[in-house]
Amino acid sequence: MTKTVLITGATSGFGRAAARRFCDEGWNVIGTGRRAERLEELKSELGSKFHGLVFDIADEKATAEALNSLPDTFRPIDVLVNNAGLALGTAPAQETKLQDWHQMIDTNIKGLVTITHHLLPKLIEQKGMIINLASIAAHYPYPGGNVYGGTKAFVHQFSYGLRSDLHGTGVRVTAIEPGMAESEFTLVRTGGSQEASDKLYDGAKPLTPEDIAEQIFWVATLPPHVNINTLEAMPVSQSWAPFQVHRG
Ligand code: NDP
Ligand code: 8X3
Repeated sequence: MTKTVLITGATSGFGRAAARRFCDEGWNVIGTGRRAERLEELKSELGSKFHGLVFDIADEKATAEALNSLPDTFRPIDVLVNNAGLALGTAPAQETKLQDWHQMIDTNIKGLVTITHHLLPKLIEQKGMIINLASIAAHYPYPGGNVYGGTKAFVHQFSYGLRSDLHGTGVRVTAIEPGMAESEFTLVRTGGSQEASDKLYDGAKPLTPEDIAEQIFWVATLPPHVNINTLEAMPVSQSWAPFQVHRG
């Protein structure tokens, strides 16, 4: 029986690479995002195994309408990959825009829990799986990480809470927690600065979207008695630095 995965944020980065990976392996893939033209491109590339759903994940009504519009061939869903998300800004908390904070919370937290809540009954029927994209930012604070790190800490802890509640249902839950990976992430974070994005990744050999897609696919295809709780990976070039100390 062909399995179906729904990947939020499939118009770019990890989500797009994962959509390609699952389709290549014969899965049915539902890919979501706000940019319709990107989903149309993926549809042309991947063919009938791919179904695009255009909606803003922060919009509860649009999310429900999109899911209700799914054709029968893309139901039921076996795996939900909660990948859509963003960081906005790198400024210290006291210099940020409140609107940016709200958008990160609405997307990374409210959007993620809304689609999860909507799909949970069916995922339980399927003994399915939820794979959430958290981040190293969930655990290791850095200057300018403020609300972004907070949203990813939520995603980490929500994943663990889901595991507890879903105990005995057979539904598996994993938080994937990457470090620095090159995608459109920094372009979005900096309001479109290609220069800032290139500078961040220059010479660092960051993780690639394909690296993360491989992790997602691996987690999704493990035997049904295995649950990876957290999968944290960084590029070799990235590690920790000492605490900062202010003297004065
Ligand atoms: P990209 O910016 O390349 O992709 C983000 C995806 O999220 C896009 O497909 C975008 O689609 C979608 N998205 C954002 N906002 C919304 C929205 N309101 N409604 C629907 N879709 C939305 O970033 P990455 O691939 O790097 O990031 C994917 C996930 O991984 C994110 O949750 C990110 O926080 C996390 N992550 C990223 C890391 C990195 O270093 N890159 C490291 C650790 C975690 P569209 O714009 O078309 O709506
Ligand atoms: C993205 C990784 O370190 O830029 O979640 O926050 S980081």
